[in-house]
Amino acid sequence: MKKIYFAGSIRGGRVDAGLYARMIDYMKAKGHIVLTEHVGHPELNPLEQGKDRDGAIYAQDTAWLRESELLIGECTCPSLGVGYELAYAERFGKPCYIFYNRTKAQLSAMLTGDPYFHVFPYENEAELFAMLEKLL
Ligand code: 6K6
Repeated sequence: MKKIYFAGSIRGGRVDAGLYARMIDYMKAKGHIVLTEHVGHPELNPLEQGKDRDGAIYAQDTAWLRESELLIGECTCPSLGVGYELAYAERFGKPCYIFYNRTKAQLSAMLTGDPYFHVFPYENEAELFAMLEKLL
């Protein structure tokens, strides 16, 4: 049983929200704790704003990052927040596993070029879940 920080795009775009939900369900079914389940919620409103609210989100998410044992990021949809979280997790020595659909996106060289990150390009969901199964 591991404490997982799942990272996926919110204000970067919600096109892959359904995939995030399926990945989170899969990790939970395997007996892991996903600290950031809300990332997969379909009704999450990414446009909700407010400096106080954003401050609380930042404080909570960085606390969860420090508490987590590993980070799993789905990075097909580019997100500044996820990029920040990856750098933060690296700084705290958390293992980081990055998934992206290589038929839909090109990952930033700042991720593929950093030997700290474990990067898993996939072509379809079956391949993604097979890699996730090996990992967990
Ligand atoms: C309300 C209900 C659920 O979520 C909200 C408000 N927004 C956020 N809540 C929690 N974490 C967030 C929120 N917005 C961004 N994040 C964190 O940044 C998540 O952990 C994501 O992995 C990442 C997404 O960053 P952007 O730049 O795509 O928003």
